[in-house]
Amino acid sequence: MSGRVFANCTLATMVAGDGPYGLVGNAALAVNNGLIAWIGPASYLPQEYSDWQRHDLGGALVTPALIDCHTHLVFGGDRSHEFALRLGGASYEEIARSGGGIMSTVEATRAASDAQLLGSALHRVDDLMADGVAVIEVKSGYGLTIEHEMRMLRIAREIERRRPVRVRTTWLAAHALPPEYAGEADRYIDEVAIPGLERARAQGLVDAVDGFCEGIGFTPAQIRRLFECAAALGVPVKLHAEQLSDLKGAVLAAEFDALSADHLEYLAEEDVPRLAEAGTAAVLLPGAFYALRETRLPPIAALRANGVSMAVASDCNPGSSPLSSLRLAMNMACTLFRLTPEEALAGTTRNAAAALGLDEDCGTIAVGKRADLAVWDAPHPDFLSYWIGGDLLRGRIQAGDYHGR
Ligand code: DI6
Ligand code: FE
Repeated sequence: MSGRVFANCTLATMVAGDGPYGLVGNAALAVNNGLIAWIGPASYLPQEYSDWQRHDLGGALVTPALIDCHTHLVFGGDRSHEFALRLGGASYEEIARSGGGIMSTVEATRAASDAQLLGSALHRVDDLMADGVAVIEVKSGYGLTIEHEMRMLRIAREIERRRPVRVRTTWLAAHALPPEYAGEADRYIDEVAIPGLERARAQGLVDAVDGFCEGIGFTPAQIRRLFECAAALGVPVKLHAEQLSDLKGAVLAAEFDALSADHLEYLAEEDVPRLAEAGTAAVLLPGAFYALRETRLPPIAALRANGVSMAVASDCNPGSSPLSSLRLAMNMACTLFRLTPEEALAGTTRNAAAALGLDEDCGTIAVGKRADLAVWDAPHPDFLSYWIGGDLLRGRIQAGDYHGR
C-alpha cells in the first residue's frame, strides 16, 4: 500500500506551541488513505516514502483547509433593501420588530423550492471554497416549523453530495418567533423547537443545537429548556450570545459545556473565565459587527488572557452578515477586533475545528489528521489576513488528492 508525497512547500501546520504558525520550511508531507502520515523538512523524509508518488508544490504555502464554523447560508430571497434602511438610520432591532429582518427571510425561505434553496446555497459555498474552505457549519433557523427546519438541514446535507466539502448541521429553530406563535415563545419552544430537535436528531440531521439568546430572540430560561433536551439526546450545544445585549447567554452556554458561544460583543469581562473553564470556544463574527456598524467590541484581551479558544467565522446570512469570504472575515477580525494574523488563521483552522467538536481530525497539519489542506499563492501566512480580495488559492488537497484551481 502506498500513498503520495507532497514536496517543495512551506507548511503552516497551526499546531499550538510549535512557534509562529507552526511553520516548517522546505517541507514534505506524506499522505496515505486520506490521512497525514508524515510531515517535516524534506531532507528528513524517511526512506519508506521515497518510492511514493511525488507531487511538487513549487514552493507554495500550505495551511490546513479553512473551516467556517458559523453560517446561515441556506436561505431564500435577500435583504438588500434593509441595507438602505439601516444606512438611513434604522437599527437591526427596529427592522426586526417591524416585520422585516429574520421573519422576512423566513417567508422567503418557506416559499422557495428545494432546488432554489440548494442552488443559491451552492453559490455561497463556491465563494467560501474559493477561499480554501473545506468544512462548513450550516444552521437552520429560517423555517421555524418542524418540517421547514428539517428541510433546511436536509438541503444543507445535500451540499456535501454536490461539492467536496464537509457540512456540519446545527438545529437553530430557536432563532426567531414566527407570527403564528406571537406572544407565546414558551409554547413555540414546547411545540416546535424541542420536538423538532428530537425528530431531526432521530433522522440523523443534527450535529449541534443553537439558539438566539437575545431580547428579539429567546430568553435564557427558554434556551435552558432546549439545552436540557439537547443534553438528554447527547447533542452538543452552542449559542448566539451577547450579540446585542448582555443576557448572560455565554454563562448559560458554559454551564452546558457548549462547543462555542458566538458573537459576544456584550460579554462582560467577569464572565470570560466561565468559557475558559468549560473549554467553550469564543466564535467571533466580525462581519456582523461590521455590517451592523456595531461599536462595542468583544472583550478580546480578556478572552486571550484567559486562554479561551477564539474562532473566526463568516456568519454568512442575508441580514446581519452578507459575507461569503472567510478571508475577509479574517481581515476584519484583525482590523476591527485587533486579532493578530496568526490568531485569525488559528480562528479559521485549529479553533474553528474545536468550535465544531472536530479537533480530533482536522484544523491542524499533524500526523493522523485528515489531509484536507489549502495551497496558497502567498509569500507568508500573514498575507492571508492582510490582503483584501484577490484569488490567492492555488489549489486544494482533499483527502490526499490535489485539485488545482
Ligand atoms: N444573529 C445573527 O447575526 C443572525 N442570526 C442571529 O441570531 C442574523 C440572521 C438574520 O438577520 O437573518
Ligand atoms: Fe449567526
